[in-house]
Amino acid sequence: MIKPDAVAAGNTGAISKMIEEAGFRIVAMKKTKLSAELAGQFYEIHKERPFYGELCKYMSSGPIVPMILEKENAVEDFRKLIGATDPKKAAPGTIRALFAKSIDANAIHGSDSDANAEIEGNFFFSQFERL
Ligand code: IDP
Ligand code: MG
Repeated sequence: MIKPDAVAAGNTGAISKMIEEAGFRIVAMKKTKLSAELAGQFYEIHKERPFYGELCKYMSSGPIVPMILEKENAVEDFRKLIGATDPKKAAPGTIRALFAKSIDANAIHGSDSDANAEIEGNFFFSQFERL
């Protein structure tokens, strides 16, 4: 998911290009906006963390671009492509090193397991939206 800061900055195209050039196939993609309540549901696993309220506010602050991506070893390879959560610690050339503004407004989300990729894909897309 391309996050609100990156969408607002006009980086949707550049980030999608990096994703495709890294060998991911885009199975589904759209532009949408989360309510604070839906952002809260998406980040439910972080609800005990101190930044949860801010995270929900930020994730509902503007349009996002969720995608379903396909590749061998997709979860691990995508985490490598996006870089560390904190852009100051993200390896050079990663999406967060290039486009993230801060540890919270960090340009992009990537699923952390195959099981969560399934849950998160279903959160955003119906079977009719997948090609
Ligand atoms: P990840 O996105 O790299 O998987 P997580 O630890 O799962 O990182 O955190 C989810 C999101 O919560 C991060 O991408 C970031 O937007 C936000 N976040 C994580 N740690 C902090 C923090 O210390 N302060 C503010 N926001 C944070
Ligand atoms: Mg995470």
